[in-house]
Amino acid sequence: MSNISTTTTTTTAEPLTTPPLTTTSPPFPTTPPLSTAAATATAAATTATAAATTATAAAGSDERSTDDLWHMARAVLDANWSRTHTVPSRTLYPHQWSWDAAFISIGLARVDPDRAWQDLRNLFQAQWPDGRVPHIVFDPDVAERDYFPGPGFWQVPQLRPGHPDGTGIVQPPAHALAVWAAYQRRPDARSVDQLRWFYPRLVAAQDYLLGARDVGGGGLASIVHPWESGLDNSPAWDEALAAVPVDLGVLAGRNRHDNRVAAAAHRPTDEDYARFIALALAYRDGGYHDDGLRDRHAFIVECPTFNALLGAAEQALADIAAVIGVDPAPHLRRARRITRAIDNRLWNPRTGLYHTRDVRTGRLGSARCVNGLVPLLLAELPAERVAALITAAESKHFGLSATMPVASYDRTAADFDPVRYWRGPVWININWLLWRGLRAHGRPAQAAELRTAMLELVRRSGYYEYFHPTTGDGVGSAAFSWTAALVLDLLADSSTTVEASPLAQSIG
Ligand code: 2M8
Repeated sequence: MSNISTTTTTTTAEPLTTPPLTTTSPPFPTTPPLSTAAATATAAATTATAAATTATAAAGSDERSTDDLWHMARAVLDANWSRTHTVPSRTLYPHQWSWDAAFISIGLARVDPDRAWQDLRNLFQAQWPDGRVPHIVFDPDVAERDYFPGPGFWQVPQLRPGHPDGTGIVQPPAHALAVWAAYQRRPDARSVDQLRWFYPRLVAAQDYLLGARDVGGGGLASIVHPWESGLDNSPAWDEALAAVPVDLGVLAGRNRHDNRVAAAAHRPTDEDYARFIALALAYRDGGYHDDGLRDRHAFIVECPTFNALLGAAEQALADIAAVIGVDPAPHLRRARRITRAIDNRLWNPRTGLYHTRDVRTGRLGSARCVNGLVPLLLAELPAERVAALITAAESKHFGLSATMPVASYDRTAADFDPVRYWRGPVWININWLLWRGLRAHGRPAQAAELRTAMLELVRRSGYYEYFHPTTGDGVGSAAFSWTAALVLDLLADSSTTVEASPLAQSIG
């Protein structure tokens, strides 16, 4: 494995000159002793429940003011703060998650920029020498029984002294967007120091994904587990997952923590969970190596959302590079190449939507899933694709309207499920990405409508993990961090255009 500061280049990833790692930004408060930390966590869990109760009390209230929404969102984030990072949910997800940290810091930057930086830095302290950023960073004060699969399952080797424990898989690379957003909120000298700290690390993360993870060889990153997509239980994975034999035996002696704190009808079936565990074990037992994956791993898929974020990250890295005096042009070229690769490899003209590609079979998945809309984020997406994606979002399949954001799966599909996670419900993070895409492509009316629909949903139901796509009722965790954080961002920004980038989007 290469060291971050000496990042290797690959055939697909263009070489970039990265400045050396720096430690010039201010140190963060030290971790309190264990006993204090445990007590703080317990108190915070109580506060989170109270915040959730307050949020739930808002359900159905037309009187709920914007000020109330703002304060309730802050309360959720405060209650979910765990000394060095924010947990997605005190009950269901008691550690730090990778793409959650990106969304959370975008909201935190609206109210407490220092905490936004700290949250993101906590995640990147766990980055591997090969550049991968773990999908979970484990809190050593949380017991193994309080989340499955925890550190005892992943058995990640100690990569350097003091390296925080995490998983060996990744999540969508939303962090460059977050770093750039945090800088924009407070563009002072301290934030420039933060950009200097993050830039080489973000580049290393991109290099890993565009290098070792370009299993298909077409310039896109593959995921090796549905958990890497963030849309874990989406029907987008069903066809590829069918190649993974179901062995319920892998669940024996392993307690599904999720089903203890959430309704089983909202969570993956045992059959799917057995496949998830089998895939994670296979990747773990292969030493978390990526060489030869195509011949030995049962799940290798290119996801449109994962790769759209990979491309958008290059756009954000170009902005970051320009501020810290690094040439932004290679990042813009990479963004363009990723955009083209998504279009060449994942476009389905029959549905007018991007689909997942199973790298092992070369086939596009048939399901219409919301991950196929997210390439709308990309600045250089061709105009006809932008138009087609918006048509798809507003169609009966996804149901975008003045009162309802986009559902996570085709509403007309026989297996559409309004409460099972990622198989139908509405998620705020995905809709927030679509809102950015609409603004970037000059669709002010639709962007404003989507923003209103998202705000109305939380005004009625509270800061839930996700929402029933017909009734708007909250489902899943009641005090969910990225919902609260992204609502702060929406409340603070009613503009219908994106903030001007210091760079022209096109490099000609
Ligand atoms: C969900 O995923 C975790 C596994 O990573 C789980 O179900 O236990 C997903 O919604 C994922 O996108 C999210 O990052 C995570 C924490 O909010 O929860």
